[in-house]
Amino acid sequence: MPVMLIILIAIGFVVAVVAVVFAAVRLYIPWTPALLAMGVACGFLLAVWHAVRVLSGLGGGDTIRPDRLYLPPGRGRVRDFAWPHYLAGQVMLDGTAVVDRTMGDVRLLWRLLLKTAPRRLTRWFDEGAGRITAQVAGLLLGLLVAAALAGATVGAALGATFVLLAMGAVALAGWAGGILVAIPLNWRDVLVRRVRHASAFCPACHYSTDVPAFRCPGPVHVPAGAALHRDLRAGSSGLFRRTCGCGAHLPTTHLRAAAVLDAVCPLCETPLGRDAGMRTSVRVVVAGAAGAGKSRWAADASRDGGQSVLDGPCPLIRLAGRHRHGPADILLIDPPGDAVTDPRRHDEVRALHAAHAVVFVIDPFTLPKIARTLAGPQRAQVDPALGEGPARDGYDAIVQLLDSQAVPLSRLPMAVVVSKADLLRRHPVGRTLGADSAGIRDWLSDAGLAHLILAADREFGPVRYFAPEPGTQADGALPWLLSEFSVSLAPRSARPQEATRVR
Ligand SMILES: Nc1nc2c(ncn2[C@@H]2O[C@H](COP(=O)(O)OP(=O)(O)OP(=O)(O)O)[C@@H](O)[C@H]2O)c(=O)[nH]1
Ligand SMILES: [Mg+2]
Ligand SMILES: [Zn+2]
Ligand SMILES: [Zn+2]
Repeated sequence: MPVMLIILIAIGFVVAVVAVVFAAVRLYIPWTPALLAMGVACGFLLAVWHAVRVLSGLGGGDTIRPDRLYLPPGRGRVRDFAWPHYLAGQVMLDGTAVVDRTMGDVRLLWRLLLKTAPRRLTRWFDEGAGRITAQVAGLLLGLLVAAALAGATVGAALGATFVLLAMGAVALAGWAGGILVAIPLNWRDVLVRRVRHASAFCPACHYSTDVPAFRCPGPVHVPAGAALHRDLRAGSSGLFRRTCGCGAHLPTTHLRAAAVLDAVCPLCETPLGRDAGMRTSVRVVVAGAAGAGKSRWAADASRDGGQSVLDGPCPLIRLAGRHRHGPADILLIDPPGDAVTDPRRHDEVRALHAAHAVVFVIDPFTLPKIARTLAGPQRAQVDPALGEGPARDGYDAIVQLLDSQAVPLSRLPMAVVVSKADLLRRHPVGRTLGADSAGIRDWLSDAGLAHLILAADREFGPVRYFAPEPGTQADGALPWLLSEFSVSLAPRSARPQEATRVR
């Protein structure tokens, strides 16, 4: 607003000067008003002419360029290598250019007049005081030109103001309309992601994100990293499509970009495949004390999907699933119990920050109350499979780790799995182990885990209990967890590939 005020004051000032000059000159020359009016008209046209030149690109004004706007990731704000929409930047430069050029011309004319007129007058005076008529005529002529120029100044100011107001109105209308269109477009992304329970997970660096980066298919990008577009929302670079700094057109919104562009991990640039971030994804962490039987459970749960070879510090098993809106990726994350309990090894298990559900595996033979009942040959049977740590420690460790990675525990469903049920059911102490969730819960409570059960009820989302026979997938823990996300395991025939282990 202060700019408008200054313009108005300037116009007022010029009008006052013009009025005085006008009054003085009018006494002598009757057609001053016409000259003044002509000046105003010319000034106005001058501004309009400059506007036409600048807007048509002939004016050669300053241009916003994507390489000047590009901010690579690293420190602070990140901005993609893309042309901003005309109304999102260039319009301001053009407005300034119109004002600068118009006022520059007016200034030039005044300078000419003020420089030459006094010189002429001095010369006349020098040529003889007697030629008074010539002096008066010169003075009047100067005043006359000044009147015309004053008119032109007012006209130019009016014209520039008119052009600015018109451009401002168009820009405002464009922004208002653009925001009204962009909001639903961008909300559609959020909504689709939420309905599908979609997100992307990088198999290389284990980073999970809602929105991956997309690689522009254009051939040349300078600087090199500029080919990655990290924010394809409808916005100031375009509502329905944007122009990359390389000239290629890209679709806006995550939903449309994911269908046609190659998605990559925003951190390590590993390719994530089509539909990354828009495909249903459920990541299940298999937690428990060391040796509790986690890997065995994961192998059984993915048995129908194939491979069972473990590798990497934190093995991942990918399974194909189905959601009512399309295919689903299921990932079993199987961290070693030691890495979860040892803070120095937490880097190995950073995949856990991406957890959506937890399977907590309990080795019943590590419970002191159960261990005490084992003796002689029974003990010998169990020993080779005995877990290394107390279940409670395993539970505390996983809760602390997930908490420290800002995982919203209270939203995570948890399946508590009693492992080694084949051995357990052979012992008298295991005969009372119920078959359903409530029965298993009661048995665990009697076996000394009442506190853990209460903590799980308090800290996690829905909790259910399972005691599967190893070697079968019939325990139902995984199907139940998946059903919490409206996902089911894909029938074997529908699986594009067998379960694969990824690092
Ligand atoms: N009989 C029997 N043995 C089991 C069962 N589950 C696990 N085991 C044995 O228990 C031992 C540990 O099992 P794993 O699945 O490797 O345990 P883990 O929890 O993955 O162990 P870490 O990854 O080291 O934390 C192995 O010797 C398994 O064969 C089971 O249901 N029945
Ligand atoms: Mg393991
Ligand atoms: Zn990555
Ligand atoms: Zn490009």
